[in-house]
Amino acid sequence: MSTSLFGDHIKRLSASYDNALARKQKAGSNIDAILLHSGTEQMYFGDDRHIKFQAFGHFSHWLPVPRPDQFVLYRTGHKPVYLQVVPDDYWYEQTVDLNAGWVEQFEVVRLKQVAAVAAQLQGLKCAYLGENTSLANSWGIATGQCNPASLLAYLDFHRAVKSPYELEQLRAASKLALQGHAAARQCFLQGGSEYEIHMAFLTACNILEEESPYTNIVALDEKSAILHYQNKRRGTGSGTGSGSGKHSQVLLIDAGCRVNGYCSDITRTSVKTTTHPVFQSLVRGMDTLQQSLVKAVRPGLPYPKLQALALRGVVDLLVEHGICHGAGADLFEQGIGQWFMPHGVGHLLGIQVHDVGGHQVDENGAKLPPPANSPSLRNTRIMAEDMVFTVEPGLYFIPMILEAKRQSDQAALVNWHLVKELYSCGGIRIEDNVRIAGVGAENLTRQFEQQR
Ligand SMILES: [Mn+2]
Repeated sequence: MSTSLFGDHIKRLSASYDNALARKQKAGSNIDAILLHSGTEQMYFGDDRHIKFQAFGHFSHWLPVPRPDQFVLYRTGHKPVYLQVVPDDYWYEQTVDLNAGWVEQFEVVRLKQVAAVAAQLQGLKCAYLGENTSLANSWGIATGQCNPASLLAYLDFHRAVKSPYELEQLRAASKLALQGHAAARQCFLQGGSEYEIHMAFLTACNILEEESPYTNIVALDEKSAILHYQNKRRGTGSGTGSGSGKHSQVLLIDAGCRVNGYCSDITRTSVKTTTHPVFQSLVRGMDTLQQSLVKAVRPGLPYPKLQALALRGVVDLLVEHGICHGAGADLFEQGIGQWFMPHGVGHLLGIQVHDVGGHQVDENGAKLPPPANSPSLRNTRIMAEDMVFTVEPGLYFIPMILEAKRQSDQAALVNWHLVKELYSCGGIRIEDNVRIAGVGAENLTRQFEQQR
């Protein structure tokens, strides 16, 4: 972590919180402080084991300490205070590294228990941001001051644009994940199972599965048409269909890493020389399409335009490969692209893999829903400098969707014989992480990738 970049990040964040507080006061609120809570550890129902903890995004925006019951107290004109709860506990490691790069940006107050936070709030009129509103209530913070919608809307909206420090973390998260992707591809080419490919990714990144920002999607062959396929077949069976890998023709792996809380979200699709030639050509075509989409991004472009460009590119590839009949423009108008790409072309990325504020039009919380023909699109923002999002067009042969169209009026547009052949190949998704630069895009991912 570059301490000077982090210092600048905290300055920017403080200015943003100053604005947020000033807006609240202008609207008649008497709030003079904001208390951010990382969260409270939860148990599984009927069990005495903890659910894997994830810190609240707005807390992590200040401090990369992914532990329960940590607090940041912010007041205009004061150094932010880190209320660090470190209980006496011989069951778990509780030490927090005070030599970390962030430490000098905070006044650190060490407390032995959560209840001791209350005394730190004396005389303040706090808003509370976090999940445990009953805890906040017990400290005298009224429910109306817990997660005020106007405050969250402001903070969510501005999370989309990253500071140089955040960009550094996002680049590092991409770079790290690419080591895993290279190892995963090698494992696939050598006949690895889904499980083995998954483990190859984790090992190459030197991470535990629980440190991943989301569940790795590691899909061989027809399973790559399941958008969020979650299993990891061990390949104990023989032949295709077992996920054994030996005879597998297609790997789709969607996997990322976290660096100081910031995520990468990267998808690659690999094939073998023995894979159906039409599918091999489609993978190359999708790679070209994906890179042309990255080239199209620029400040001022509404993100839904990128969705339309992706769908248009997909139908052109379908025509070019003889999978659909007709003119690309006509197929696009008829919504045939969505039969093969039933998801959005990307989403905001940052502390959360699907970062907040994707449908927000302004800092007051007004929203622009996704277009009716692409209801899964998670991003409708206007692109602005230093905004970070994914660009991830896909093309899949999903029997559940396509078979339902066989009897439709548009069925003659599809070469069903070829579609049936390609079902066993599953699908394609290619995903990079992209930052809007001054005039175009910075591909946060490919700049670190060896020639594939
Ligand atoms: Mn994604």
